[in-house]
Amino acid sequence: MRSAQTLARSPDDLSDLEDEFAFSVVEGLSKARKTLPCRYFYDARGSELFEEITRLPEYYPTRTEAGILETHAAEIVEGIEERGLLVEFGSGSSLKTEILLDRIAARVAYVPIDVSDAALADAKARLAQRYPHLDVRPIVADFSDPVTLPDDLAARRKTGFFPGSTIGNLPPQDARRLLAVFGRVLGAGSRLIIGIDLKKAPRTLVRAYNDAAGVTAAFNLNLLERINRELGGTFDGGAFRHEAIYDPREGRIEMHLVSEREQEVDLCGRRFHFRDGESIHTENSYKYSVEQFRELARASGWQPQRVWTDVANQFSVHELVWM
Ligand code: SAH
Ligand code: AVI
Repeated sequence: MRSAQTLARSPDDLSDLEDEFAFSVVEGLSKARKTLPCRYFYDARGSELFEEITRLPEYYPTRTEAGILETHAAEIVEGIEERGLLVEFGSGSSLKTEILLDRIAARVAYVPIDVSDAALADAKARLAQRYPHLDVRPIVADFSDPVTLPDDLAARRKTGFFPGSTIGNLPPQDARRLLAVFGRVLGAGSRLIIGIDLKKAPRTLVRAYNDAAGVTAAFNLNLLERINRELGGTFDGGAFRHEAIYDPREGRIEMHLVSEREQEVDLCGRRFHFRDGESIHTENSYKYSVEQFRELARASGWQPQRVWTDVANQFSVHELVWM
């Protein structure tokens, strides 16, 4: 009898791939239209590149949302009581959180949740300097799974914080499910403060995802480098180019990595063929109108309350309540 290793593996047999990253990469590259999940952008290098993106002149969302939070901070935090709990999903550097923490650090504990352990460690160190008495309890986790909050904090009244329009990286059906998961994690009576990028001129959107300095291109291509580093892949980063397009029908920016020639790439004991011009779809970033997002929130079980926007109507911050 032949051993399992020597048996020819059918292309859709992924049973040897125990590692989640390896599984997702092989699964995505095995599809007729190749994809890679965008949550894997954020290794240590990817998180650094994302921080650089947030400072680019073309990438308006971060500074616009920060401006909205600054302008309306007093109203936003007014429902946060003594001994409250601030739970942030996809917290990254937790920089925007400081706008809220400057007003509430003395009365809350803070639970930042992110897949990037590097980003969480940096944020925790910085917050310890800035707010020496704040109780910060980072959780490294995928926020799509219901997280278990620390036992000693679980009974507190919770405010969820989900800035950055990160929810826009999910298709609306998954976004709806994710909001319902957050509702169950946070519990009855909790609020969610969530940032959503708004629909606008396609030219502005495309520029935000295809900046002149090439930082977004480097962020996208880092995914191939991560595959090489962690999964022993043989991607030639120089043979793929970054592309960002706006699909008005879907209301989303799509990011792709386009093969610049016919080529083959090996990883995890498999060989993947790329045609000249074939793309790997790496990210969607859905844009909403204020009303579209309120409808999505309602469909997931949240009750929309106040909405704050900037004067140019580029970005929105929504207050939702879970009954
Ligand atoms: N909230 C920050 C960072 C946004 S970038 C801001 O507004 O600027 C998106 C963040 O979400 C990254 O830090 C990334 O690591 C994290 N992230 C993406 N998908 C995730 C997932 N499925 N689970 C947990 N964190 C995730
Ligand atoms: C985190 N997320 C909301 C960003 C976005 O705008 O969709 C990720 C990003 N991708 C390219 N630039 C920024």
